[in-house]
Amino acid sequence: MSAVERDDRQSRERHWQEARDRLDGLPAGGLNIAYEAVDRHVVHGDGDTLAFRFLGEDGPPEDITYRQLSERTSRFANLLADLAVPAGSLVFTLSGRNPDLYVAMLGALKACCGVSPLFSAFGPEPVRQRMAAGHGRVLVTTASAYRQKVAPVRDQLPDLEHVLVIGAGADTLDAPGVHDLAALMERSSKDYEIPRTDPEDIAFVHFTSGTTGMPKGAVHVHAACVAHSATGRSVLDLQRGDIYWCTADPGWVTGTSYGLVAPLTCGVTCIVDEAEFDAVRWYGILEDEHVSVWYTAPTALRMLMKAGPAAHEGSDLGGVRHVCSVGEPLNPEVVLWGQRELGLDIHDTWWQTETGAIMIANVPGLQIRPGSMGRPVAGIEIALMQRDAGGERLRDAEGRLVPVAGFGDEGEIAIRTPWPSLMRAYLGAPDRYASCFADGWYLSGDLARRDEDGYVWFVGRGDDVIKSAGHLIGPFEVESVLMEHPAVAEAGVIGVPDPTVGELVKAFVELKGGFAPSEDLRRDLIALGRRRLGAAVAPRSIEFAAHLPLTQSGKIMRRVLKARELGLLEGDLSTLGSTP
Ligand code: 6R9
Repeated sequence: MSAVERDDRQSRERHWQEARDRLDGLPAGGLNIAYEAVDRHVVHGDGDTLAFRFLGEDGPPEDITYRQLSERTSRFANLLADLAVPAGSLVFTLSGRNPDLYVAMLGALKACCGVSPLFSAFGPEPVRQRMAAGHGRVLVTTASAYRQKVAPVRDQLPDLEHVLVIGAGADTLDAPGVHDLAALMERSSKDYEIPRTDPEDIAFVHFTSGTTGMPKGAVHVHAACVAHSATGRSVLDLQRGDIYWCTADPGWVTGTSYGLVAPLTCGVTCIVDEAEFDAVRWYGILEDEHVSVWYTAPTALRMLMKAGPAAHEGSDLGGVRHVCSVGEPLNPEVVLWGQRELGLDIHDTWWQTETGAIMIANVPGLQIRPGSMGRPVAGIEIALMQRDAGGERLRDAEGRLVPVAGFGDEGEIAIRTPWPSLMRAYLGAPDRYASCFADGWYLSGDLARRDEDGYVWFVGRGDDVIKSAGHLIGPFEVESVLMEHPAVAEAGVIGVPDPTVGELVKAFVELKGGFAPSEDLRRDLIALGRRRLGAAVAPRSIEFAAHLPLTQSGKIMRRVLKARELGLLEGDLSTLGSTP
């Protein structure tokens, strides 16, 4: 290691140590996210500050102070103890955005259980798949989600002992281990002392999709909150007194890392909207709730753009101080629209489930270059690694990764390890985990370029994973469900470009002998997708093909399907991809 490299490493270590020193640590020793996010503020005399304001679909908002949040999360932690759920167990959540969901997540962290949030728009199959892979013991959900998504697959979830049901009607669910959450909370004590928590203890498992196989459970630990609080300050510019709105759902990593952990560790007030997107409603929230910091996504911004100026006519967005975006490429048009129409600079940020926290960003004060994701944040070093013509990582004679030669060259984003929020494992998949690292770098799979001033420009993903409305979708998961249909011989799933949501899920289907393409069959397949996978993951369109292009080893060549879709290739699909 050169002297410069050693200095750089020391300065990164110092940065993270300073960020850690700004947190309190547990009275009992160690570091626990729920203590840093909640109880600490009560200890420091800020118990009356609002932690959350929940905006229901209708009716008055529900406000929760840090003190009330501390008590409610303690009740939840005690409730887990009463049910004899041991530390280290995984608690899954499956619910829309409501107070009980956030209380359960933080309460489980207090009890040193891991939390795995599931997206409420998942169907029974993604839910079953993830809960089985995580050996979930506890599930916090609503009565309707239980009935529709869990009851049908409950017999395939042998580890699931307790189902804690949010909202009225739990008693109408007659199934083993089903409890009425409100009744248990009522009986449980509001006093709880968080036990000593090792910073390396499991805190969250976020399932994320890859190109092949089923989703991977990225394991995150309590130490991650060092990076969340630091980037909450340095990137989101969160300061005391801020009213902050993160529009992401906690079923995805942004909604927990930056919808829960980062803002609460910074002691600000979080707005949570329980309703779905509506342009007029959103402008109303920004103005009426006096939102000062807003973290949202390109799809939402493009939907606001599409709604036109009438949707914000008369709104005063002057209270909004800082706006950030994440999850998919933020096209320059959106940045320019924000400046022109809203008078706001939109600051793009880049990170992944695996990195746990923001890695590249347009931090406050950095001159925005529309279309660029910004520069690596403090404490983070990146490099761009070359790939060969076949898309494989290039190695030198000693087998080491090769950084790109010059500015403007395309390469895979690699991040120097370690940093506090880096995932610590993929659940039960050590080989897949190991394959994300080489030579002291984490390899992201994303391709980018860098200019002379260190700004990073996103080029694309290096794999077949689909990003639709900011949500990652694994093509294999979708293909597997389509293959369940008796008429389907092969299925290949890709993302087709869409001006609003980035990509739409499209399936190419080859039928078995004796079946012919028809409108009825197409509808049947779409319905199967929606029923089993849920609206967030199901294919939007189906194209029948006589033969799908396969590699010699029998794998679907999704790239060929994509090239065909984009008009880059013409002709019969069966002859396009087949290798001789
Ligand atoms: C936080 C989150 C990660 C993938 C990532 C990349 C894409 C995220 C982006 C972006 C272009 C940005 N992505 N931020 N692409 N510009 N600013 O989204 O995590 O769901 O794991 O997705 O999202 O492809 O690799 P996750």
